Amino acid sequence: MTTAPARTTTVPVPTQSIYQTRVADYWNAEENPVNLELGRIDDLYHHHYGIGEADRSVLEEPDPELRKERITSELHRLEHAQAELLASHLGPLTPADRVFDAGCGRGGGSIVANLRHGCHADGVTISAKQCDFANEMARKRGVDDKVRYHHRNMLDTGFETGAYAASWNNESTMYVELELLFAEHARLLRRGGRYVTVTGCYNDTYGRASREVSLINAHYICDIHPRSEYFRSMAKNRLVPVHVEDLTAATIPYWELRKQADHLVTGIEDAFLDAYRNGSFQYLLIVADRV
Ligand code: SAH
Ligand code: GPP
Ligand code: MG
Repeated sequence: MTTAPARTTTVPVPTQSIYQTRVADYWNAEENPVNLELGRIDDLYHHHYGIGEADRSVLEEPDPELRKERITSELHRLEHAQAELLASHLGPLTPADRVFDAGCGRGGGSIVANLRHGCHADGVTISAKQCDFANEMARKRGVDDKVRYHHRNMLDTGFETGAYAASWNNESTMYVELELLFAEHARLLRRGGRYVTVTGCYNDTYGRASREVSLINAHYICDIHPRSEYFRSMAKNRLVPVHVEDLTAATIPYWELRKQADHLVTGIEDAFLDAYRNGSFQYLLIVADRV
């Protein structure tokens, strides 16, 4: 008896997952005024939220156009304060040092780090459009010899092992598996290097992700991790937390002001405010040493 040869079907191997393609699509299409109008103020484009006391007097401004402008610049000030806080934890860096900005968005964070430390920066984003935009901003500012953006996957950068003095994720951890992410940071960082993240995580002391956290996930196509997973995954990857700060209370004024900004709201404001207030969600800064 003869048997027919086994049929093989060829399944194409995508160069990136369907999920990553969807994430890239989101960021390639993203043009929210809350990001572009704030960034336009000083060409520092941030895709993260703000911290610190808000000057609520901007809401009382009688001139409608000036009121909009003042709210926009107050939100930008708070977002910039967040970037400065992160950059301040990157450690003592020299202009010869190199830093890695994982999930760099339109590039504001790397510029802030360069302005503060004079260091070289490599930013990575999965969005080709963000990458081009960020490189154009660096060129316009005249720092393109030191600050470069790359259209790559932050889990598999291809950058040189041990070449980085510091690295960070500013609100970009929720797009990837933490163990893979921290393995890549641990590979890129030199021994004694510094890792920093500012992130939203769900509070797994009280169980699984709340409805509000799920709404945020659906809005951004992300998957917010539980708090405990950060520390577990860091421990497995030679990253030892040296400073942890709960920024939840510090970010609420930003969201309260943003909710009042009719010209900038995106519709996700209440989900954040409810999640922070009901304790199911936390805005966290984690600073770790690569040992
Ligand atoms: N850190 C930036 C942007 C945060 S927005 C800031 O603070 O302004 C989230 C970013 O993560 C986006 O730029 C998105 O393209 C990026 N991102 C998501 N998944 C990624 C992946 N697998 N590799 C590289 N970048 C990724
Ligand atoms: C980016 O900010 C938002 C994220 C990276 C994902 C979610 C973050 C958490 C802390 C859960 P953005 O500035 O692009 O968002 P928006 O357009 O709402 O201002
Ligand atoms: Mg924003």
